[in-house]
Amino acid sequence: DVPSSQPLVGQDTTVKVMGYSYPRDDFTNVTSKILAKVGCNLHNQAHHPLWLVKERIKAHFYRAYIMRSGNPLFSVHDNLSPVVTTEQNFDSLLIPPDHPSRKRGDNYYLNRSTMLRAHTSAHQRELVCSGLDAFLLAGDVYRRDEIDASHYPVFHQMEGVRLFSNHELFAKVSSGEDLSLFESGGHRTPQKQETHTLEAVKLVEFDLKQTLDRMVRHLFGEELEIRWVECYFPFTHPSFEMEVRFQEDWLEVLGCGVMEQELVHSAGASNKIGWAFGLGLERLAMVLYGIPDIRLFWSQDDRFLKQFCLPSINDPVTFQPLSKYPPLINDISFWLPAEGYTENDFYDLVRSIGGDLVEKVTLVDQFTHPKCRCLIRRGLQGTDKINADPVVMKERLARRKSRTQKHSHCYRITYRHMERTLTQEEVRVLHASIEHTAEQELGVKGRY
Ligand code: FA5
Ligand code: MG
Repeated sequence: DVPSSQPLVGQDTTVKVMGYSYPRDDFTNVTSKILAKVGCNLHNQAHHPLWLVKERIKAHFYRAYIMRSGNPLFSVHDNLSPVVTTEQNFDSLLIPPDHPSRKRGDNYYLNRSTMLRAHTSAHQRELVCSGLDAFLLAGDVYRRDEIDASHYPVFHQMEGVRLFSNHELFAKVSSGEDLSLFESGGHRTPQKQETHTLEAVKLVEFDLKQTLDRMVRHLFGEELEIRWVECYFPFTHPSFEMEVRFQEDWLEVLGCGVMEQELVHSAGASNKIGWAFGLGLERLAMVLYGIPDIRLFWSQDDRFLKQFCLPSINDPVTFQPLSKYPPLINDISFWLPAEGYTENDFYDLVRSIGGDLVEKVTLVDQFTHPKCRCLIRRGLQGTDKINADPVVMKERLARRKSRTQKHSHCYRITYRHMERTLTQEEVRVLHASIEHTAEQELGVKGRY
């Protein structure tokens, strides 16, 4: 397991988030830079591009899906706290205890049982439990990740869920009253879950894809090219991703599928079948407005924000990219500790110190010390060689190699300010601080 490595808020034994204190333990890995983003709620900031995309999606659902009472079918929730239990983020979604998505290296834990949500799906069960049949849910989500133009440790998702009763699903089908949602003794196939009938699943899948297709056409217009790709989530089956054509390539914008019946059942809606989707608001905004870098969403620069101040949310935005200031590039190399090092520890540390001045960090070289190999060879030429059994020798070599071989990593850090030119001196100070802190907190040894 990785050692706790982050520069944290003082020596406190608790983590404070939005007025609550959570006791630290060996799982705590949230950094103060990340905690500073909690509560920003960019998706609720009027005229912010993420707010604008959220409002346009809301408006579309409010208008396109109306109940007989005249009220909108979908309710919208955008103020749920991002602090959730691991039960909400994983267990409630049938994610098994040993699933790789739970890794400490990929999530921000407040402690063993509490974390910053890694997806808005963390709230699916509680909202279904509360009796809702159709809802949208927008919020900030947190993931430890690499750093580049399309990855940031905080981004925003919108979740959608719709449940159907037997009557609702089959109402439009002729002799629909003879059809059922469920069957017993069925099998799980690539098309459906064991308890669902094929006709129910096909209708739910059609409704899901049609709903999402209409939504993206509402945002982007009819010309947008989209495609469906089959995929896997532990909480839906069958599952799909939607990709849209962007800059001559396919970009994944959402994941979705037919909700696992066990989840629907545990939320107290066992007589219903449903679909769910989760989309990335940044991804949609980047395509919609041609925003080239995900860090821009955090910009306070008026030249950026002003461009989205429109009288109506449906007015077109013609985004003018801000002029780019020159980058400064600096490498850092160090020997890794014998164990307990993960790349995400370093990425987090760089973010903690460099903040948004860091545009990109890439692992450019991995290296194993040649001298260590020589030592091994020399060792084997001595007494070990006499009567050498090749199997024993091989084992001994492997054992010694793992003891003596030193590994090093070289990372390239690209520094760039969005709003002015950085000076060499500024970057030198930052870079030195990253070197120093990495030695202190990650147990690495600089090779400068
Ligand atoms: C999920 O998070 C699932 N919870 C989605 C889901 C919901 C599936 C309901 C089924 C039912 P995924 O990790 O693929 O899946 O993220 C969903 C979307 O969030 C992606 O398609 C993408 O648009 C966006 N996204 C994911 N990672 C990032 C990132 N690092 N930066 C920006 N956007 C991201
Ligand atoms: Mg995905």
